[in-house]
Amino acid sequence: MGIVNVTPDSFSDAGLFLEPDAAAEHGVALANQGAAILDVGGESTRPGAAPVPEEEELRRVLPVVERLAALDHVVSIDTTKVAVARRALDAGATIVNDVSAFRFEPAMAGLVAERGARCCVMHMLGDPRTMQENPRYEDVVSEVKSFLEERLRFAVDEGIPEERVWLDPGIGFGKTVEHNLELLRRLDEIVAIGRPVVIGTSRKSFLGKLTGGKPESKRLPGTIATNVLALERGASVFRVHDVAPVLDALRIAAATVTR
Ligand code: HH2
Repeated sequence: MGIVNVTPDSFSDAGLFLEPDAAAEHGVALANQGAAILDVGGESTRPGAAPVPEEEELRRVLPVVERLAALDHVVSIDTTKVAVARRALDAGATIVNDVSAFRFEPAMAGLVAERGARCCVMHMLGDPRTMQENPRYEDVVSEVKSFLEERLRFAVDEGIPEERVWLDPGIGFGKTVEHNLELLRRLDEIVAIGRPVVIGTSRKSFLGKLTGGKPESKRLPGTIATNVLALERGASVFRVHDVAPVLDALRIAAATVTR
């Protein structure tokens, strides 16, 4: 899954692809590098990010979704807003990536059900404005697992067939470095829920902290290491900025995994 951020304030690549043409071109480049899915987002979820009004988010993402879908790319829409997801599905997106797991707008689940879309539900502690303020868990893996199981039940109760739901432990969303590492270490416990697991470590700050304070532009080795480990522990979808090098690493890793 290649990341197409149409935002002025993402933690990485902020403002690089604000124009629809530039963003769509970037999406096509990621697809050419081997991305099977292009994840288009118009609202940064980095810690402390300010919410974006609906009209502004629509203005950012719709032309990009339209262009990429018209070129027959598989597009997911990274949003927590039902109105944005609805218009993106109208424009050709087929997956809803909701980092709030339908908590911010529960009607999102009904929309996904009605449209026969696939969805990714992700764990986050609270909301982006406060999630990194001293996050605490008794046992981060079992709490994230229970949350995802509950959200999966909610999705199914709302009419989404279980086969259309992917789960994501939400690396960096209300987690310390140690929480992120523990989730990666014990990812098999999340995989055991029985749905495809999405993993998003790309360029995230814990990789910088673990490598002596490296900036985003220098976090590719950490991104590769964590995605390879996640693959080995059973993850199915890898959300990344740098598709070509991560895909090469995943291909090599996949060739050595015995299942
Ligand atoms: N991470 C980000 C955004 N959306 N979706 C899923 N399913 N999993 C993730 O880990 C995830 C996500 C944050 O990364 P990015 O889009 O690069 O940054 P920003 O939110 O600042 O635009």
